[in-house]
Amino acid sequence: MPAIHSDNIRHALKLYFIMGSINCKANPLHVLSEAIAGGITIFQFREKGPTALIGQAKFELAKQLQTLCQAHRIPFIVNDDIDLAIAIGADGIHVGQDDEPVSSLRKRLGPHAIIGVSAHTLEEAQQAIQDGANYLGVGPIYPTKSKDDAKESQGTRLIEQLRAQGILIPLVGIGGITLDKAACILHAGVDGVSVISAIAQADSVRDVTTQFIREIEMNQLNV
Ligand code: 3NM
Repeated sequence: MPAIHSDNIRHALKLYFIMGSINCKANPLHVLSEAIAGGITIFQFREKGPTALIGQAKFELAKQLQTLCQAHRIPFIVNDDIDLAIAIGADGIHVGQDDEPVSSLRKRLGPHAIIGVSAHTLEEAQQAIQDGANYLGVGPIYPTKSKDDAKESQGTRLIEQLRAQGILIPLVGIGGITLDKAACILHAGVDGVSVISAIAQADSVRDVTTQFIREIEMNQLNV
């Protein structure tokens, strides 16, 4: 049974932890289990970068991380790799602008899969919504070292623009988000924040995750 129906995605986006093996200082399974203990609400497996696992090793890590998420009813999203998402029965997929279009992903994954799209402009956001995305990742809000081909950071401008136009789709901010920056992103109108390094590289993954949750709960407007 999926951890979540795509209609209920808004609440799950509250603290969206994204990670692959290259992002972790410690064993990825340990990092994820600490993040779950700290309170993350959704997880994305993003195995990318020069030393990323491929083939069977990638599949096995995905399966192990998914099993951990399933035990805690945390939705498990796969970045980009549709074949992997189907093979393991992931709850959904997250894609960028250069990946397979949402309409084709929807056909392959079915009506209840969560499909997230990265949007950097109003036009990209409108297109993704029209194509049937369940949520948008908007970024990079701040400069990031976790994505080689990240666009120029743009602050909360696009989030504000989308909400000012009355666009209600669930939104999550991404890019360079640290504990001290979460509040202002939430006030711009997102439903949650996506974080790689501020959690994956923390000395205490559990403590920083708990602090993120506290900060989000104090500043969340879209509840
Ligand atoms: N996507 P960190 S920025 C995966 O702008 C990703 O679409 C982005 O990592 C986008 O929290 C980004 O370490 C990296 O900055 C986020």
